[in-house]
Formats: sequence, structure tokens, C-alpha cells
Amino acid sequence: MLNHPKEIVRDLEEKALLARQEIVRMTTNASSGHLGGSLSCVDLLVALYFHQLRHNPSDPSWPDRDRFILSKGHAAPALYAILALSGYFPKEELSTFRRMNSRLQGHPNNKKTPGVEISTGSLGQGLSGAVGMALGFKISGRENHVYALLGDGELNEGQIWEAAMFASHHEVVGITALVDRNHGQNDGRTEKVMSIESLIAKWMAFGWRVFEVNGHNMKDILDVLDRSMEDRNKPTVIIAETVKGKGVSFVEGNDAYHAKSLPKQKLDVALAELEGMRSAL
Ligand SMILES: Cc1ncc(C[n+]2csc(CCOP(=O)(O)OP(=O)(O)O)c2C)c(N)n1
Repeated sequence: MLNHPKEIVRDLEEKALLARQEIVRMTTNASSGHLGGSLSCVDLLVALYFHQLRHNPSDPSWPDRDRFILSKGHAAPALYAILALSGYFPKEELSTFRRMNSRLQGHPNNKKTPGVEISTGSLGQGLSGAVGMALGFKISGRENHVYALLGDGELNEGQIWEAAMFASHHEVVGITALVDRNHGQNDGRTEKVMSIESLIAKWMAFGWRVFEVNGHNMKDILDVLDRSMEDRNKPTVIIAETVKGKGVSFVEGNDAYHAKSLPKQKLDVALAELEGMRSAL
């Protein structure tokens, strides 16, 4: 459905704001965590969990659910914030992020955390898991859709391209990969570390349908998800242009915050900045 009502878009934007506040709080509280790449993918996750996915937070094992795989597993704070806001576990549990014995470890663990489908963190593996799941659904005649979120730095991993090649060769259906194209990775800018352009041509050469979107424009994200679902019969990738650290001015585009949290003195400033964005929604 194109032309989503303004109230729905606004509600999702508000959820993204709340999720960003939880992410900065939880990482500062843990004095660690990957802040930049968590903030860049929030709008995509909100659109997926609060609009797109068939899922049931009170029954995480519901067989008919769609699957979401956070292939860039270090963005766990974003996933945890969204899972908590969805009702998979209490929001208060976010304060245990990265603590001993917490269910919310630095990278997602499907043995511990409700709503986590595959343990991830070793970059490059999530898409293979997602493609395997989608192939399984195809073989068993099920309609469950599988989504995987990849980092653009993660695309340096050869396994991603093996999975991409496998998916088109085996005519895997019902799979959508989303690339968080924030142009940063662990050691700096993606184009400096190892160039991934021309990205669209690469995915097309591997037999995927390609869409592009501004990964911070909620209306556009909903629209591209709708358009991408019009044909489920080919593996699909959505390249989402994003800003690393989106929402906190001094974190935006700042590579120092790839794997770092805000110090306590900066937390209130960041939270106030995010709160200030509410009036613009
Ligand atoms: C196999 C593997 N190698 C190295 C790392 C360490 N690492 C963690 S995050 C990261 C950079 C990832 O960049 P990107 O996918 O663009 O993530 P984002 O910038 O969106 O946070 C690296 C190299 C890892 N987690 N897994």
C-alpha cells in the first residue's frame, strides 16, 4: 500500500526517536557498544518491526512469523531497543546490556534472547543463514518472508557474495536483504578500506532485484518495502543510504563512535538533542 497515512508515519518516527534514546542510554550505561552503526539502522528496524514483519512478540516461536536476521550483529543495541519496544522483554532489561549473565550480550544470541533468530556478530554469516531459511520455506511451501540487515563494511566479506550467488542460482524466493549504506566501518570510510562500488551493478550481476532508499525517511522506507514485495519471486536487496550516528549531531559521521559509547557527561546533551527532534515530527 503506497500513500501511508501521515499519522502512521509519525507514529513510526516517534518510535525511532524512542529507540535512539534507549540506544544512547544503554551503551553509555554499559560504557561500551557500537553506537554509530546502531543509530544508522534504527529507522529501517522500526519500519520492519512495527509495520512490515508478521510477528508476535508474545509468541516468539510462532511458526508463521517472518524472520529478521541482524547480520551486522554489532548493532545489537538497535535490535534490543526495538525488541523491547515491541514487547519481547521489559524495557527495563535494556539497562543490563553487556552485563554478566544478562540476556542482552554485546552481540545477539538466539539461545538467550527472545526475538533473536540467529546468533550473529561474526560479519558475513547472517545472509547465508537468511538465504538458508528462505530456501527452507520455499521447499516446504511456506510464505514466511526473511529479511536480513547487512552493513556496507560487512559487504567486504566474501561469504556475502557466496550467499548472493547461491540465492539466485537456487531461485530462492521470499528474501529481502537491506544494506545499511552509512559509508563507515571499523577502520574508517568504506571506500577507503575496500571499495564496494558499483554496488547496484554488483547486486544486479549476482541476480538480485535492487531498490534504493533514503534510510532515514520513514515514508520512503514504507513505500520501498511495499514496492519490493510486489514480486517475491526473486531475491531482493534494498540499499538504504544512511548516516552513521544519525540523530546525535556530534556522533553523526564521526568514525570515533563506531565501537564506542558516549561518556556520561555527553549523555544528557544527546538525549536533549533527540528530545528536541520530537517537535519537528
Ligand atoms: C568476521 C568479522 N571480522 C571483523 C569483525 C570486527 N568488526 C566489527 S564491526 C566491523 C565493521 C563493520 O562495518 P559495517 O558493516 O559497515 O558496520 P556499521 O558501520 O554499519 O556499524 C568490524 C570489522 C567482526 N565482527 N567480524
